[in-house]
Amino acid sequence: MPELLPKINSPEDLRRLQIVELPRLADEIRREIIAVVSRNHGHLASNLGAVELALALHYCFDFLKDRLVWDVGHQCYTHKLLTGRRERFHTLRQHDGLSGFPDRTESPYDPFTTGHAGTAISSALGLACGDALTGQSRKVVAVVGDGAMGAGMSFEGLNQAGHLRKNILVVLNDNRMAISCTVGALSNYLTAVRSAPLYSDFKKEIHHLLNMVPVFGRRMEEALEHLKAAVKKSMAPGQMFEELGFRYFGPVDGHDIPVLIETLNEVKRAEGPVLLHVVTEKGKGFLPAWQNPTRFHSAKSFQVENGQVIEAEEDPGVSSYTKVASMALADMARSDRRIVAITAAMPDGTGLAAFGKEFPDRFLDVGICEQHALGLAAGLAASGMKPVVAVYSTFLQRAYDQLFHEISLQKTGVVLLVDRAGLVGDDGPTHHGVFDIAYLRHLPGLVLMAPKDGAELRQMLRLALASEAPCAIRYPRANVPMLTLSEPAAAFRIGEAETLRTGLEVAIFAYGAMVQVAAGAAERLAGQGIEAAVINARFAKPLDKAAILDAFTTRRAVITIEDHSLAGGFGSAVLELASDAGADTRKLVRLGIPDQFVEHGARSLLLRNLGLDPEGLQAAVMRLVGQPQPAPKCLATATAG
Ligand SMILES: Cc1ncc(C[n+]2csc(CCOP(=O)(O)OP(=O)(O)O)c2C)c(N)n1
Repeated sequence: MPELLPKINSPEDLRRLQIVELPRLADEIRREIIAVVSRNHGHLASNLGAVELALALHYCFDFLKDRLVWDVGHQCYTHKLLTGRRERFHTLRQHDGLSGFPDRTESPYDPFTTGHAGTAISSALGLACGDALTGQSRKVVAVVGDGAMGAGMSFEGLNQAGHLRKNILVVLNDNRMAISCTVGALSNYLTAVRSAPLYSDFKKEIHHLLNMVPVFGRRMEEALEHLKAAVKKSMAPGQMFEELGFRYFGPVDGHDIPVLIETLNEVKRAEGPVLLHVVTEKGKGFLPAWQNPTRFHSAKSFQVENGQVIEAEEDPGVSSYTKVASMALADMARSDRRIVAITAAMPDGTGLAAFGKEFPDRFLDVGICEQHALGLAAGLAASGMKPVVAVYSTFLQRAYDQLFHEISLQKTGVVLLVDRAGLVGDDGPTHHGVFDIAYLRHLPGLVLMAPKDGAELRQMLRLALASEAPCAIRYPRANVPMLTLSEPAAAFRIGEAETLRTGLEVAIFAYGAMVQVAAGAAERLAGQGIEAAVINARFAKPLDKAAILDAFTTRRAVITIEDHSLAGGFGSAVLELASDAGADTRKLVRLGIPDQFVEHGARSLLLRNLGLDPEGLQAAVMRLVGQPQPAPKCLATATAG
């Protein structure tokens, strides 16, 4: 039974404990994290690796006054347990429960709501600059993983912090891993740095040498030579950071609480930018996660006793969109040597890991550098290759300028596999991919498509690879529907929609994963005597103009449905087209995500709350044709005109 953790309701309670008690508390925290994540899913390995670091930070600082910014924030569970959220910790990542990331609406200890990598140094520097301007005296700490340190934004932050010389402490939490192994030259550099003597050992050595130093004579010279060598050896590791204007401390064992506390208390006194290099192990304290940190980076339900993942009844016929896309890409790469696959630190999440094994020379993991991924892809395309970048919708946001400058403007034939498009579920608002249509649609020359099922996804990939134009294919974090709704082999042209069901009263234009929803709703509506046509739009750009205008002419109402923000989305595109063509836009009802951030929770639940499920769509149509129905929990309709 935990003894210490139940008594911790705030960091003050933590600071009342003796340092010798903290390893025990770390143990109890680990057990709590493992128990909750085993049920609720979550970022297990990163959190287990950061327990001592979080404890030591809260022991040495008062983050009600001082500021603590976790990069990404996926490693913040200990921080949550220590900052008054222990009793709600069992609700982690559940709808209406605690977020899996720092959340500024949840606690004054969370200065930012985060989830994207590489942001902490900039935010922390901004806080420090603000403090300097407002005359506040407090410490600002950014904790950044070695993966996130490789992000362009981290470098930009370091670059300016070293120049401005404001008081910030950057804690580099180096566990050699991002989700997979960290890649790149920085990673190689850190490997070399880690092999230097630990900072604490080095300090002992200096102490010892100083005690040996006689007042004069040959032995003093020898001792001083030793001292110089030791200093050189210890300083060399952080040389890169020193050159950038930081004082470097480390490497420090990130699981040794007394050493962490001693070092933090020391660096706390330092003026100017400081980088403390802490070496940790991902998955520490739970063998299955320690042995396989990639698998347990974002863990599904598992058995606490042995880490065995508890999958929902595996159905051999079911596959995710991600899997279909990555397998199709590998298939096509076997016969087309121009295909190069690119990921930004997500080989597993995007399903490209297998591609990398089969075609190591045509696979590039660029690290957490989405902007660079697109620039690189543009270069490859310009040299005659067919680059395919598989990237989550939410992370592609970071590369908007490259979409414009490197891809759209140059007309480079890059293919984007926009994974996790739509509501992603438990990860919440920082990860929902609900803006991609909007930020891609206005870029000239881009082709945007979304498949209704696995077979169509394959065809779209083929179409994209054959096209000269840059193409983006969006698909959700979901399994492909078990049944295809039409003959899979039927080829189609860019911009060609597909009528799946005819119906004379209303026409539903559904985009991507919403086609299944529309088909389900039409079935229900038919039971109520309402004939709704279902059109699989396939393309948000170019739109099937003829099909859309025909619907406006011949139906009482036209409905669009998408798993995306209403502003700038597929429905907006239809509205613009109809308006430009002089159609009666009062007939149009757009269903999608309203102008708000959607919280975390199961994808199916979130869709239901937004009325983006068959029942919700059915009710929306019923309201339109004059049979009133209750509005969805979170009204997601917008009538144009
Ligand atoms: C911009 C962006 N790209 C990708 C991700 C997905 N992602 C979440 S955590 C992570 C790895 C972070 O590695 P590191 O900073 O070393 O932290 P660790 O998990 O090793 O503790 C990645 C790639 C993200 N959150 N943000």
